[in-house]
Amino acid sequence: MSSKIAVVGCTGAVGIELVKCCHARKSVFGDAPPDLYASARSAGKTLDTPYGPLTVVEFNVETLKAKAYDFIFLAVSGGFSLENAIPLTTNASGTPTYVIDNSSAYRYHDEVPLVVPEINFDSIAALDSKLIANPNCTTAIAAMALYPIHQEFKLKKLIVSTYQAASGAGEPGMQELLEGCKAHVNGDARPENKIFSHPLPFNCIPMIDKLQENGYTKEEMKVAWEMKKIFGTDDIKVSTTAVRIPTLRAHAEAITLETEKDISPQAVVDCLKGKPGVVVEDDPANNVFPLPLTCSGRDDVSVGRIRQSLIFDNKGIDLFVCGDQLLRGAALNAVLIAEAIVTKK
Ligand code: 2RA
Repeated sequence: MSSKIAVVGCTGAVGIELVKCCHARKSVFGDAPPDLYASARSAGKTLDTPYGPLTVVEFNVETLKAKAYDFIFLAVSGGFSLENAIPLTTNASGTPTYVIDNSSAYRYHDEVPLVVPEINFDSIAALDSKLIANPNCTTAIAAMALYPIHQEFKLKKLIVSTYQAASGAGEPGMQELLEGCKAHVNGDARPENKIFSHPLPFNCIPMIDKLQENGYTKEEMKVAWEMKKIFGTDDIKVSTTAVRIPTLRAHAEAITLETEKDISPQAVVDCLKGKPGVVVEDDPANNVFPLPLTCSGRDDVSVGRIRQSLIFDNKGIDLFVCGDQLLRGAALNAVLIAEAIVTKK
């Protein structure tokens, strides 16, 4: 049986990847393409998709409720989600509609599961919720590598430094980086910046999202808040510095971790071996390690540069993680949630 799927916010970078991820899982969802919704500005446009050309329809909550979708993916602003996500979980036929929201609107609501399917899929049933929050990209990518380590060695502390791609600011962010790079090589040392707070080409910007009262940014606090909710523990201390760098679509993160039990680089390699969604690429002598370039367009999160911590000794590890921001950090994670709902029903 095929699933009825809608993608709301289909013209953005995440929306486009959502459609591609659904197509890549036609064996799970069936051959029918998702219905595509966006604002009035994009309605009537035709998008080239792996299903062929598809026309964008203007979003209207009643239209979607009447269609009784199995899954609605939201790749929209937090304000839009706050207004529409809950109404969309009920439909005219009375069948369940799962709404999977990529915004941060409901991530910290106790009654809404925040899900990385390989880690806490069971929280959906436990909370009996049709609204499911997709984590922030930085958290989702790190969580894939860290959860198996947490299960085996119990994490106590994480120090995370991020190297975040322009795609975190959507298609306009990627365009600003590309155009700015062209302007820069043509002699403009300070190309125009509208999306980012400073020009991104040949630069890095140590501030992503709004400043919080404690001096951290919201992007940095999201890693702490979300990791705890996904892992189901308040016992892990997380401190993050989030930095935007001039890469296009894969986030990288240098992580120092402290564990309760003894840990070694080989034990981490053994622990991550065969875990779904994670690959170890760690042969630094031959220049093999995770790179934004090689991780772009790939489903798996890559882990490398695994070494014993010089601070936490035999209870600590330093490692480097990299993952496609638009895939594992957004669209793929959302579609894998839907896939798990279909296959585990
Ligand atoms: C960023 N975390 O990279 C955001 C996107 N979700 O800006």
